[in-house]
Amino acid sequence: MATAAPPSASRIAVVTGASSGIGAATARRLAAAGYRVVLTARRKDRIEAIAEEINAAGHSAIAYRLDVTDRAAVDEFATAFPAIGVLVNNAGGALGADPVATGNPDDWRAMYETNVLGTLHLTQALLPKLEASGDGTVVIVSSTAGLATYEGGAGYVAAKHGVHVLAETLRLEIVGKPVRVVEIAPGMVKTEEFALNRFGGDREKAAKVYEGVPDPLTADDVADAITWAVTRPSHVNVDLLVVRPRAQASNTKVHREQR
Ligand code: 8X3
Repeated sequence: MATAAPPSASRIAVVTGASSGIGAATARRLAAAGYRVVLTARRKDRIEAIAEEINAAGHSAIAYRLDVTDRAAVDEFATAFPAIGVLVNNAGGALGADPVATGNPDDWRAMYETNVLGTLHLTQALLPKLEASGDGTVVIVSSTAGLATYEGGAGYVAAKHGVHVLAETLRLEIVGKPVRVVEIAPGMVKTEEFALNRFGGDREKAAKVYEGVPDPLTADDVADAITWAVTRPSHVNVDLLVVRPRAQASNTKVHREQR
């Protein structure tokens, strides 16, 4: 990728986990809002296809293959930019829904790596670039799992609490700098991959998560919320936005209709 030198650095938006779901939808929305979007994910073919689609629609996007857990790769990625305006830390996800008593430590470790350390890597590497833009925004896509627990969720809940703490602490530490820290905490979002990945590709188990729920959120609903927060005037910091479907009152209270 050539060194980016756009008219305004604050109009560059980096989105991680942009190959599907909330990340892909956010890339599309931010591009439509006038940002030059850099889509990153491990699956290069997917982000290239989405970038192509965005460009074909008359907006601006490029794809950059990146594994957020690979710190050296993240640092190299950061050198491509003198400054950027928006970083959307979206990469992450859940593995397993086992009780604490039988949960797989490897799943817990992997979730910490992607959700927490992935966010840490990108944020550390790009913070100077966000500051250099004179008007930066770090978006952290956490989860309602970062705010309260539920049975079978501990590994993911612990990782998302880590992400939430990162957001809260960073906001305290950089106050006074021209960088906002925005946390978006989605509840039940039906995407093509979240539940499927969680249950190791088991379609039946994945479908059960949304069974009977009238209208779970879509990836685009969350992308809309992210884009709204990012496009507020610079002095307005949306600290934490919890977004759930109407049918979900809490992590454990979900309205399901009989079919
Ligand atoms: C997704 C929400 O309820 O699956 O981050 O933990 S939940």
